[in-house]
Amino acid sequence: MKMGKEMTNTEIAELLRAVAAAYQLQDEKKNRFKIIAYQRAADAVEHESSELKDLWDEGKLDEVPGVGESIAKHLDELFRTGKSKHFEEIMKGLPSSVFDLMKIPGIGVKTAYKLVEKFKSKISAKDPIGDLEKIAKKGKIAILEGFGEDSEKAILNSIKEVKGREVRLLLPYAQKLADEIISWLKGSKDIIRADALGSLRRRASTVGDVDISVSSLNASAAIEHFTNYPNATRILEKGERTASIIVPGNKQVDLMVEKPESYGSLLQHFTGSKHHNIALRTLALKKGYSVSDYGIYVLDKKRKSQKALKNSRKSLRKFSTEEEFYKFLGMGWIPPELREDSGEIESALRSAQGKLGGLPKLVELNDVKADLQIHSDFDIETSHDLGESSMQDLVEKASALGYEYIAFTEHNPSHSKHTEDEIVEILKKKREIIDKINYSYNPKANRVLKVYNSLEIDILPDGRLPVPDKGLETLDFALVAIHSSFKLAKYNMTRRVLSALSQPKVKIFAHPTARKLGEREGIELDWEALFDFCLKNDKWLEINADPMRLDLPDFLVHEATKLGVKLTLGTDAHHFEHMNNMEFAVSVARRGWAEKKDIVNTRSFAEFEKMLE
Ligand code: DGT
Ligand code: CA
Ligand code: CA
Ligand code: ZN
Repeated sequence: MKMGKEMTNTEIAELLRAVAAAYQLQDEKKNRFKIIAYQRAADAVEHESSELKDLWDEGKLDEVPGVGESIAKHLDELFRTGKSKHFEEIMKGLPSSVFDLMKIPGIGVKTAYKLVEKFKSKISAKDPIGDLEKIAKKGKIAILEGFGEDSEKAILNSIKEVKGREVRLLLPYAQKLADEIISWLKGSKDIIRADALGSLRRRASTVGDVDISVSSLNASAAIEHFTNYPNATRILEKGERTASIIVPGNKQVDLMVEKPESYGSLLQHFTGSKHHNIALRTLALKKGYSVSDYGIYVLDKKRKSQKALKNSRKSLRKFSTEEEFYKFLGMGWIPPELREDSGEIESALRSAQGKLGGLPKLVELNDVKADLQIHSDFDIETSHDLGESSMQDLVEKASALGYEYIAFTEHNPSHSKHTEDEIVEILKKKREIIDKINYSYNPKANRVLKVYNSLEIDILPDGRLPVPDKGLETLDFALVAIHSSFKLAKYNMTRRVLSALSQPKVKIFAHPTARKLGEREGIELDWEALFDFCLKNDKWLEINADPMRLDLPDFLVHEATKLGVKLTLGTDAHHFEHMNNMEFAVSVARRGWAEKKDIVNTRSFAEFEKMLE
């Protein structure tokens, strides 16, 4: 069981539940009252709106309803020293896998202990739930005394549910899920406003669970409406101002309700991130404030000792908007995408003081004037996947989106199936077709949309490109990308990429890490060297909007923008509808602190033409 000085309320609640479980295992009857006390304390800590650690700082641990004197004493030791001798003693000899197995609905501490004892060597500390699943699948639980086939089946079902909850959703799917629930919530007359919070509002590339807040004067009616959501498969929790449900796909959705007058604080708290909130709290404490999801407590400044502090009075300031909340702390409003404790708090302070180095003016979807990675169905005889939509349909979609230019970037012709001459022939044919499109789309010189003839070219393991020079000459500019040999050592990989980028026709390095979320880690690369090369040679890095890629990832975008490396946004559309994914590339750009100037395809057609020269 994890113990430390810096534990969040959730972690402390988990620890207290583990202690209760350990007591239960020792002697349920004898320890009856202790078990109840620890479980009550766990519930109380979980529902406490201030961080326990803050309350402890203020000497108010024993004021938390539900946390009795003796538990408070152990928690005090925990915050002081990072551990509790008593908790350690109680849980001595209990493998951590017991507590892991208790996360499976229907498995209590006794069953968990029995299973761990029985299958000792087969249940690892690394993945106890996965190991138990394997054991159950072999039918080995059914034959245990006191179990049987039905309980084995129930265990397998519960494991499936737990595992489903652990899989993180890709951003667009989490958004769709939240949109559906929010539209259901807005059907209630008691719900004034509903917002998606947490990692979804921060536009992280994957989302663990969906958090939704509601502004309402009637919390119980709002909660009732939420738990009546027709697609809910299960209600996990239904409290006075919070509730959680499970929706198909075993995804958890958390709801928090607050009155309009305090809604800004709720938005702020549950948008997170945890690290952002912790940093804010530290700053607030220095100013004599204590932050919670209800508002900010103004502590009595005259306090001296811990004891005096304990008796100090405090008053609660409420905030109906986030802007007021941040302003109260002396800061400008921070866009949710930046709330990762990566410098945004310092910037927000400078912003409010009118100093340089304030918050960036982040790029917006409206700024985007082009999509620079699109695959049409033009049969280029590639060994990769072709697009499904015609050039005509894609051009129409681009017009509908208000773009000034786009690039067709089909994969290069397969070099194992074609001679070099054939490759050049295919590319010339594509050039002719695109010239025609540009001509027909340019009635009376009243240019509507420029179509660039581009290509997404594989970078071979040695850094060469599978397209002869004569083929490259047919292009306006090229993208290069890694689609094979992902495992090269860093040095070789860097050489490989830089050598491909050295080709004069090559402007863009597409989906640079080549990661696939939940499937494949990114490549090893010397990013510093790449950024440096891009700056010196005017090459650009793509932010790919494919929901599985979102590549360049946000943290590398941040590194790149700090140095002034230019980025391009491309949807990698293989169907005209995928062109709507541009918003996700913009989200990544914003999480990487990118402004309009950092993104090449926010430039007008005329400016872009100049940049290509
Ligand atoms: P996720 O769900 O794993 O994608 O990530 P988040 O950021 O949505 O995290 P989640 O759902 O656990 O909590 C939502 C927000 O609530 C989180 O970003 C910050 C806040 N929060 C949750 N638990 C704690 C906590 O123990 N301490 C503090 N300060 N904030 C918390
Ligand atoms: Ca969440
Ligand atoms: Ca949550
Ligand atoms: Zn690609």
